[in-house]
Amino acid sequence: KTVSVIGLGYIGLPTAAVIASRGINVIGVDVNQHAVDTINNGCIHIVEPDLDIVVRGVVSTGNLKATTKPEPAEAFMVAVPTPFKHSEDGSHKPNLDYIKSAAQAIAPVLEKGNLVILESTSPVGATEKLAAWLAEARPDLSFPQDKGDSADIKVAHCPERVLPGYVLQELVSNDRVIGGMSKACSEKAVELYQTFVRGECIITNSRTAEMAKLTENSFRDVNIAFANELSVICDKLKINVWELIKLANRHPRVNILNPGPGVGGHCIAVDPWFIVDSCPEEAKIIKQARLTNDAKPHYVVNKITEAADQFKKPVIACLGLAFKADIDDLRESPALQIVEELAKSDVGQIMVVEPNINDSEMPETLIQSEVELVTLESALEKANVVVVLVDHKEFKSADRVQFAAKVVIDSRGVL
Ligand code: SAJ
Repeated sequence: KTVSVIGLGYIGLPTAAVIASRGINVIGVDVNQHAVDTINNGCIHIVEPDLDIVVRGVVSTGNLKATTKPEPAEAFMVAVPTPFKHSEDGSHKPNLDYIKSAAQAIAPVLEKGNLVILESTSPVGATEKLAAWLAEARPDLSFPQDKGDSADIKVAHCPERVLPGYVLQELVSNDRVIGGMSKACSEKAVELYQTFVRGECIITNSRTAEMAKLTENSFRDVNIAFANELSVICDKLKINVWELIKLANRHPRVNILNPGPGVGGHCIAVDPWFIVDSCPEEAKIIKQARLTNDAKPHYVVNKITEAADQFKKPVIACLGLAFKADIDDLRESPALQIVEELAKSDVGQIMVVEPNINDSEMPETLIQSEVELVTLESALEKANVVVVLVDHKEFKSADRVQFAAKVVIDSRGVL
């Protein structure tokens, strides 16, 4: 049995490694030659706890092999990015180009009896599009949109739902929603997932599976927006929002999430737009949550500017660049957005502390505006304004005395 994983990023690589660790042969495919070479050397090009150990193991046993060109396999799991395109009119259109390229890349090697799974978070209808692209490229094979259960190729959507930082545990322990384009598609997909998932595999259709994933992340986005709105209200009313939330959460049916500098990452800040794009008239709360969360970084920038204006020579230490605690991922990070906005505004000297990256990983935009990457000690020694942007463990455990003489803006409630 051979499984092919298309896209060896934050989801594809751990999935490939976990399946390979079950003794199954896995061919990982990625367009990025550097990623392919790194993996074949038994190393990883992303940060995820313990992933390096698993990858080293399965590469050395020969169970995982990476390549840039798809090869025949029994099952193909597509885990490529699904970003959106910003438009001038404020709309956000999903970009399915990577799914289309993946379909075109695997189509030539498809064989009768194969299973194709879309794992990427996708707008409703994307799995049907994937199947249509495959059918277009392979008129000699039959697909479920035409032949249902008796189709040569089975197609299903099984959205990934793992939390960065806990990917290896959650890949195995989370329940999986399996949305086949026919009953036979779902059943074949369940068989594959049962080789490595300990959670339950629950069958539905592909459109419901797509919507389920979008719903989960929109639920979280709406709830974070509620917390962020509260933080701005409390600021105005001179109430400590952290104390307030702790008190309200004592109620048995209240569970408010944490306010922060905004919502980042490649999931929660993206997926709700897929629902808004499908139903712009109906998705009112979902859209407002996105706008509320997207406005938060700018609010924090204004707070920092106000604080800096108290000093003749403001030196601002920004603690954290990643999109959330204890990871190196800067994608769609509100912390990075805030530092970039500050750097552009000439508000003072800016330094950042990000324990999860090194100098070579510093974003180009920050290097150009002469923002320095420094240690926490050095930042706290030199700065008069300290801004907590990410709740990294290094900041949580920092000696409070070091902050005593500073103006502190704590967007995460760490201190
Ligand atoms: N955040 C807050 N306050 C909170 C919780 C989070 O401001 O109370 C911020 C974080 O700092 C971060 C952003 O929200 O900037 C998103 O972080 P997250 O930890 O909520 O989620 P992600 O993006 O790392 O992963 C989510 C997860 N989805 C849900 O929890 C519903 C994960 O299970 C999904 O698999 C993942 O999206 C994905 O790939 O879609």
